[in-house]
Amino acid sequence: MKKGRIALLVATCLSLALVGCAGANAGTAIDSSAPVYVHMNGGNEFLEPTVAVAPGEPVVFVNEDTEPHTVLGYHPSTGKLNPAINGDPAGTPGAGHPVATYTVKLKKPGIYAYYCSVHAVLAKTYGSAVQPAHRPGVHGYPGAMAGEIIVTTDPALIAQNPASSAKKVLNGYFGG
Ligand SMILES: [Cu+2]
Repeated sequence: MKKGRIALLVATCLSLALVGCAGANAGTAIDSSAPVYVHMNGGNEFLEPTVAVAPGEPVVFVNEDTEPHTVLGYHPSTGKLNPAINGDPAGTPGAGHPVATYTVKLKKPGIYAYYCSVHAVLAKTYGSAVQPAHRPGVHGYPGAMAGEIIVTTDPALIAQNPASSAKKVLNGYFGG
């Protein structure tokens, strides 16, 4: 094969690869400006406990409970708090009052665990590791009030978000 034909063949393959690449990305672009919502109500749980976002995409915690909650980051392997997540959205007296929120934007990809220190505890498991557990005496749902934020550039993970995270739910709803 002559040099010119080889060059043409390489150029054709390259352009096909580029088209293929653009085609694969079409429709899977991440909108990192639209927030993902995590709701709290009187059941003392985060209603969307696992969400995935793009780096810097806002996660908005919406407290629709009459009581306050906290949103505290922690490291599961050590139990130490992670100051990157540190919110305490106040409770709301009832309908007609503004609903308190806490917004966090995490820039580095990773898995970020958090819990509510009012309604959950970090129970020691093995060595220095901890897992969130239901705080004894707390009413509401039986699980520990805790969750994770996955910060990722993988659109497949973000596509697994619960449907309710796309917008505010339970608008105007208070109590358990
Ligand atoms: Cu709580």
